[in-house]
This record gives sequence, structure tokens and C-alpha cells, in this order.
Amino acid sequence: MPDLKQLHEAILNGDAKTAKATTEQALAAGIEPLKLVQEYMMPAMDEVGRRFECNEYFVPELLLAARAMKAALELLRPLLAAKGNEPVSRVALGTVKGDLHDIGKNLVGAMLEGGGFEVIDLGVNVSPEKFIAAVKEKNVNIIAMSALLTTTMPAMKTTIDAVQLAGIRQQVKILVGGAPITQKFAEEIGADGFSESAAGAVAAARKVAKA
Ligand code: B1M
Repeated sequence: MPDLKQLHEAILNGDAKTAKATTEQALAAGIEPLKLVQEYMMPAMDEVGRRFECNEYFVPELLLAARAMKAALELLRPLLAAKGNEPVSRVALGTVKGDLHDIGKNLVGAMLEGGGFEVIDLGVNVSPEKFIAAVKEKNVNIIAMSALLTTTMPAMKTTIDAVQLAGIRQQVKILVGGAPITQKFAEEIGADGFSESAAGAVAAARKVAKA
């Protein structure tokens, strides 16, 4: 049985090689992928954020931690995304304009795929125009936006306003999420749903898909 604290420590120390190796060992030992994410990997990223706030870590450490997290997630993503049997709705997923954080967004994408949704990942720094093009050209029924910065939260409202202006608001449901986003904010900007977690995003997408 691998020492899972090593996974937490490897992410904290930006050690992608150990993060990957420990994840491989954990999977071989039959440990649930979601348990690794929720109990070891996400708390490590939270600690990275805390250290950044206290000026113990700086951007290079953030980048190394993100690289280690991604190395481990790469192994987990296909397992999290193992398809269910449900009818497929098409989701355009992206981190909003001005925001480059994509780890949470990628997790949301993997969980949505696992929940039977087809996901078109538009990436990071996604402009309102790009979301709109996905709805028009790729028959998207749900837009899911992620934001990690308080300074990029307004880009969610800008996107919703642009969707409205483009005359396609009725044909698409809009979900929002990310660490600084709240239910109240989601309501204020006119989103159809909110989730504070990747697992919750699946429930939110199911709810709006039925509405
Ligand atoms: Co940045 N960063 N960062 N960063 N970074 C935060 C967000 C910060 C809170 C750190 C801190 O100060 N404690 C802070 C924001 C402060 C604020 O706005 N109030 C911050 C800052 C300030 C910055 C820069 C401005 C730093 C600088 O340059 N001076 C800069 C901005 C760059 C930009 O985007 N334009 C920056 C840069 C970076 C890196 C590039 C170095 C790197 C990102 C690498 C990458 O993503 N590829 C990075 C990182 C790693 C972080 C922290 C440490 C970790 C983020 C993360 O991946 N968490 C972060 C601190 C923290 O969050 N504790 C921080 C793990 C991930 C699984 O969780 O993304 O929250 P999360 O996703 C969750 C939920 O939020 C939810 O589900 C996910 C899983 O449960 N969710 C959704 C997310 N999206 C959803 C969408 C949905 C539903 C749910 O749709 C329906």
C-alpha cells in the first residue's frame, strides 16, 4: 500500500515524478481516483494557495505544483471520465477571459464526461465570442464557465450578456463555478446554475438539461 501522504507532499513540492509514481501505485492498489483527488490532491493545492498568500510560495512554486497536479490528474482523468449510459447533452466548457487556471476546469470536464455529457473544452482565457461560436456552430446546449480570480468573475456576466445580445440565450443553459463563485453571484449575473465542486457540476448540468 503506497503512502498517500507522499502524493500530497509531491504536489506541495512540485515534484511531478513522485506525484505520478505515487498515483500509479495507488491505482494499482485499488484506491478510488476520486478519493485521491478529494483527499490528497485538492488539499495540497489549497495549501499551495495558502503558502502563496503568506508569501512563502511565489509564482514559480505555483507553476511547479500545478505541473505535479496535472501529471497525477492525467492518469486519473480517463478513469473519472469512464462513460455512463445516459443520454448525451453537449457542454462547452471554458475558463473565462483573462483567467489561465485550468486544473479545476479539467476536473469538471472529466466528471461531466463521466456523467454522460459530451464536453467541448474551449480551454482557458475564453472570450464571449468563442462561447457563442460553440453554441451556434456546435449545437451546444450548456455553457459551463470556470473562474478562479475575483478579477475575472465579471467576465462571466460579460459572457452571459453577450449570449443574450447574440439572441441565443433561450437555446442554451449557463452554469458557473470556481473557487470565488457563490450561488448568490450566480443568481445576480443570471446564470442558470452553480456548483462549487466538479461532482456538483454534473448534478447541476443534469438539472438544467432536464429543465
Ligand atoms: Co493562481 N491564484 N494566480 N495560479 N492559483 C489562486 C486562484 C489564488 C486564490 C492564490 C492565492 O492567492 N491564495 C489567487 C486568486 C486570488 C483572488 O482572485 N482573490 C491566485 C492568483 C492571485 C494568481 C495570479 C494573479 C498570480 C500572479 O501572477 N501574481 C496569476 C493569474 C494568472 C491568470 O489567470 N491570468 C495566477 C497564476 C497561477 C498559475 C498559472 C501559476 C497556477 C495555475 C496553473 C493552471 O491552472 N494550469 C495557479 C494556481 C495553481 C493557483 C492555486 C494555488 C490552485 C488552483 C487550483 O488548481 N486548485 C490557487 C489557490 C487555490 O485555489 N487554493 C490560485 C485546485 C482545483 C482542483 O480547484 O480550481 O478551485 P479549483 O476547482 C474546483 C472548484 O472550484 C470547482 O470544481 C473544481 C474541483 O472541485 N470548479 C467548478 C472550478 N471550475 C468550475 C466550473 C464549474 C463548476 C465547478 O462550472 C459549472
